[in-house]
Formats: sequence, structure tokens, C-alpha cells
Amino acid sequence: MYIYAVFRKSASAYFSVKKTRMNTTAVAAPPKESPSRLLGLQRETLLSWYDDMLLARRFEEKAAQLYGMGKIIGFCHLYVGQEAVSTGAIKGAINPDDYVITAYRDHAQAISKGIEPKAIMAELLGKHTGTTKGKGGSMHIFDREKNFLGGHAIVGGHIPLAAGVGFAIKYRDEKEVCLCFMGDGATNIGTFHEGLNLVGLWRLPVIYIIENNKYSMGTSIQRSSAIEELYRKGIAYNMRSEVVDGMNVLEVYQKVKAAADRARATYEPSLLEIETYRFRGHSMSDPISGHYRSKEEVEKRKLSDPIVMFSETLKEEGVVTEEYFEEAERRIKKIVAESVEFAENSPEPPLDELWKDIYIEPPGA
Ligand SMILES: Cc1ncc(C[n+]2csc(CCOP(=O)(O)OP(=O)(O)O)c2C)c(N)n1
Ligand SMILES: [Mg+2]
Repeated sequence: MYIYAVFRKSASAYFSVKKTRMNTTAVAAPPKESPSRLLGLQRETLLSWYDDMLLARRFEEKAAQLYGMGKIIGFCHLYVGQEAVSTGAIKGAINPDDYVITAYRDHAQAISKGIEPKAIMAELLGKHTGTTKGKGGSMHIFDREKNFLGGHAIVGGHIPLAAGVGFAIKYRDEKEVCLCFMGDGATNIGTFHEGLNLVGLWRLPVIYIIENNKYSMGTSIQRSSAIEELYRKGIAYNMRSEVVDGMNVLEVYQKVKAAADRARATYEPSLLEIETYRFRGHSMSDPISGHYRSKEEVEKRKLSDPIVMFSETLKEEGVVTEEYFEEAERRIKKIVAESVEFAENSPEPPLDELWKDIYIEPPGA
């Protein structure tokens, strides 16, 4: 009875509106009431989402530069192209107390959860002021106070942990929800099936979000998954399962909010297959295209850049004019520059830090 599937909707309805661009030089007064296309959201809210996406983008472009200069070492996976998922789901749809747990492509999600860019950048540079005191690096951003529970490098390893978080919320009779992000490749791992089975069985307030960017490193979804419509995997575990356009921040917000409201009200779990695309290589050591996907494919997908599309919607609806974007660009570049300055001027972790926070002390020890 709880199971239903929403079939893939064509993106054409959304993209077609882009053709009717407004004259962006005119100074438009912000609408008193937000048009239905903007879901009745406040102007400040909409702009905070634009800023969040732009901050993630500029932050990661800077991280890529620093990586090239040898200032960041080890693994580093960029989220460029996928920003609307993080912003719509975390910044938009959930409350500050709700939990987020994710994989290694985690910088933007940490930003959307309100973690200071300075602390994230310091972590990338391995500094003592970083989110895990320089010991975790890019793949292990963590902030207990913000209920951001990682940053996990083992594909699928965190999916059953989300079940544990959901169990704790229900057991304690609390009202938070847990968003668990994963890639399309993670849905082929055993822990995905074990985690979803328990969440479906025990009706836990977990929303599983598959960020379907169509590739697991260099392996396409057609070569790795027995079915391409990944939302169908949620149906097997008695969860509401839907497909979402991950290039449209408003749609991501709407669908994740609906799932979070259900989870809060009745502990009902959901699975959302959010269709997205990464514009960069899998990690810093991989090319942007390569033998597994063509340059033409990447260029074509860049036409639906979520930040550009949202900026066009904001202009078309008269929420802002071009000047806003120029001002936002300056403001955000400054935040990124300050985060780099902070990270570069921060100390390395002292040697004895190596032995700290490895095991938790048992109570009373
Ligand atoms: C258990 C495990 N197997 C293999 C790897 C190596 N690995 C790292 S990322 C990755 C691809 C995962 O793809 P996907 O889940 O689609 O996430 P995306 O990178 O696209 O965000 C693999 C195989 C790993 N980290 N953990
Ligand atoms: Mg993937």
C-alpha cells in the first residue's frame, strides 16, 4: 500500500522556459508574492540558495587550483555540476537539527549544512583547525554539532549507519530526519540492500538520496546495475520511491521537503533517485572526459548547469537583476579567499594529535 513509483518525467518542460529570457538590464522590483514557479518562497530564501550553490562551486574551483599546486594531497572528489542536489535538499528542505550522512563527494554538502568554509578548507589542507583536525581530509568532513555525520570513503559503508541514526531517532521518540546521500554505484553494494531492508522493515525516518550522475568512476550505469531506473530498488524495500530532476534546485527542494515531512509525521522512509551529472572527473586524478565518456557528452550536459538555470529563473521571474549576480560573485570570492588564507595560516596538527580521538573512552574510564 505504501509503495508507488513515479515514472520519469521529461526535463523538456523545465528547459523550454529557458528560451524566453528577459531583458536582464532592466531593474525589476522583487515580486511581493513569489510566483507559483518559485513555490511561494521568500526572496531571501531563494537568494540564499543561489549563494549556497555559487559558494560550493567557487570553493571547489579554488580547491582544484590548490590541489594542482600540491597544497592539497590525497583523494579529492569535486561536486561541480551537482550543487542543486545539496542546496535543495540540505539548505532548502530540512531543519538545522536534522542529520546528514554522505559519501566522499562531501564539500558542498558540508557547506549547505552550515559548516564554515574556513574549517572545510583547513581540513582539505590537513590543518589542525580543520573539521577533523586535519586527520580526515577531503573525504571525511564531519561536524557533530551540526549533525553532519561524514564524509565516508568506503562506497556504501555509511548506508547502514543511516539506518542506525533513523533507529535512534525513532527509539528516542524524536522528530528529526536523516538524509543519506550516495552515488548510483553504491546501489550495487551489499550494504545498500541491508540498510534499506532494515529502514523499510522498521519504518525509520531516513530519506535515501541516490545522486545518479550515471557513472561510478569510469563505469557507466549500464555496465554496473541490473536496472537503470534506480528508484525501483527502493520499491523492493517498501519505500516511496521517486525520480527527481537534480539540475533544478526548486524541484529537489520540493521532493525532499515532502519526503522529510512524511518522515517527521509518521516515520515513513523514502528513496529519491535524483538525476544529476558531474562536470569534472571522478577525482582529481581523473580526466574530465576520457575513454568512458565523450567531451561532447560533457559539453551537452553543461548546458543544464544548475546554477545558470536557477539564475535565469530568478531573472525571468523578476526576483533579481544581473547586478545581484555580480555582487554575489564578489562576495563569495571573498569568502573563498578568506577560507584559503585561514587554512594556509593555520598550524599543522601536532604529533600527539595522532593518538587522539581514535577510540572513544568508555563512560567512567
Ligand atoms: C567498497 C569500495 N569499493 C570500491 C571503492 C573505490 N571507489 C571509490 S569511488 C567509486 C565509485 C562510486 O561511484 P558512485 O557511487 O556512483 O559515486 P560517485 O563517485 O559517482 O559520486 C569506487 C568504485 C571504494 N571506495 N569502496
Ligand atoms: Mg555516480
